[in-house]
Amino acid sequence: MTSNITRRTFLGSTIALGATACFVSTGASAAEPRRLIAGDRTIEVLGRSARVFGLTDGAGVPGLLLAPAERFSVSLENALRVPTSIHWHGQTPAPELDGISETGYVEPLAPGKTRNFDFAARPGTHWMHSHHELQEQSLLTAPLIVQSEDDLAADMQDVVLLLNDFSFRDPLEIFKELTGGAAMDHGAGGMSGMDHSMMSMSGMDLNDVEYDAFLANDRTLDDPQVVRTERGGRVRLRIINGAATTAFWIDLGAIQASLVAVDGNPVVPINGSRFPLAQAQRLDLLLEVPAGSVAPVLARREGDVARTGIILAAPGASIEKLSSSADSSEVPVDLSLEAKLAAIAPLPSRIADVSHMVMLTGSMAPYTWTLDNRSWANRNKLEVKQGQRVELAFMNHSMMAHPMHLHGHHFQVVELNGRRLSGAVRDTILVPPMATATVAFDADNPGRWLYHCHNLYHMMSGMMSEVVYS
Ligand SMILES: [Cu+2]
Repeated sequence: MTSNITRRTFLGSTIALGATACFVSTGASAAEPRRLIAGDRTIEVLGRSARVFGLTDGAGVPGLLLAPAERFSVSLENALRVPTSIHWHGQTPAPELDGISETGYVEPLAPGKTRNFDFAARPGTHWMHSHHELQEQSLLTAPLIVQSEDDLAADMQDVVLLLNDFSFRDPLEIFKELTGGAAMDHGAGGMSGMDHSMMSMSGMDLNDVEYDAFLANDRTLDDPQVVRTERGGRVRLRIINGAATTAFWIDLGAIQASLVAVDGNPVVPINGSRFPLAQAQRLDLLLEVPAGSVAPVLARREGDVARTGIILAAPGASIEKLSSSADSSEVPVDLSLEAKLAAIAPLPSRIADVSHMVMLTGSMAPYTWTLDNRSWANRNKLEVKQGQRVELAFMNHSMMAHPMHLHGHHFQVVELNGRRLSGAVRDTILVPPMATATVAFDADNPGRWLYHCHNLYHMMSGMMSEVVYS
């Protein structure tokens, strides 16, 4: 990367990544991989300090921002006291860099070890997170933004919003409570961590876990991040749902935004002020903050009053405090937006060579989540051949929504509840209770690839399998 491009990128985008973040430098060349450190850090949540994990560069800034055409050339250092594996969510590297092992994701990196990664980066709003045990719940999650030349030419302020759900408790304790394991240790009180299977009017289950807070760039609305606008208030907002189990509605209040990409892939723009966002999904929104005004970007938890967010504020505008609780409970996320989305660059029209049907199965009590009623150990492997057009039909036979993610590929949404469409290209599709969704992809990345529910505890209880090239 020449210093020219570095400077242009640096000035061309204000990336706001968390409380102390300012800029991510873009000075790495192919010969000199960027440092990325998986380590411990301390954040403050509701006035209490919390030890969490993080993915930072050598200067302590969370996340990665790659310049247009820059390769993903990264040296990952494990500064944790435990092994870890980081998934490059939304990227499509070769399988040895993001693939599968017998226990699930790629072989973990031992504490103190470093591993280099180098592949062509896919542009867009992506993220990276641990795929090892329950580390994602401990905030081993960070933005992975790959800018395009068009992004820079648009001369807008880049703002990144990473959402997380947060508990002061050990994630393993949460998992044991969900699965009943903790009842053995704590007598009769083993269900205390659950929302007692919160049910909506329709009888669907929402929100497995009771959290202490919902974070927007590591902060709550008690002490939110305030981003002062530049460039006439024109903002490209990149929202990443990095929460382990929580789906949100993004609520912009009086501001109208234009949705221009999902999961890093451009879509025919859709205007609105409310957008559903399932676990692992991303939204790119273009909006304008009028001079002198303030635009809260709120993320409201489905089926709950809880909310979090950041504040976009024009220079000089005064900030009013917002409560972490809304007046009313938010509705469940749904497919209302998905049904309207159309990819700017759809897959070439073609009949599928192979179609696989996958049933999403399981229940809250007992807490067992599976694919085709099979756990990881007994998984049905989905076979594909290189060059095939593949369709995966997800049929949800449970009363909970499941955000289904496939590694190594992006797919196009081609069917929702029996209706064919030329929908969005993305990497994670929400399948609501009793709904069906079919996605299509071209088998162009030979290897073994995980596909799984992106509710962390669902995945860890068995809702994961693999696509394998034969
Ligand atoms: Cu699930």
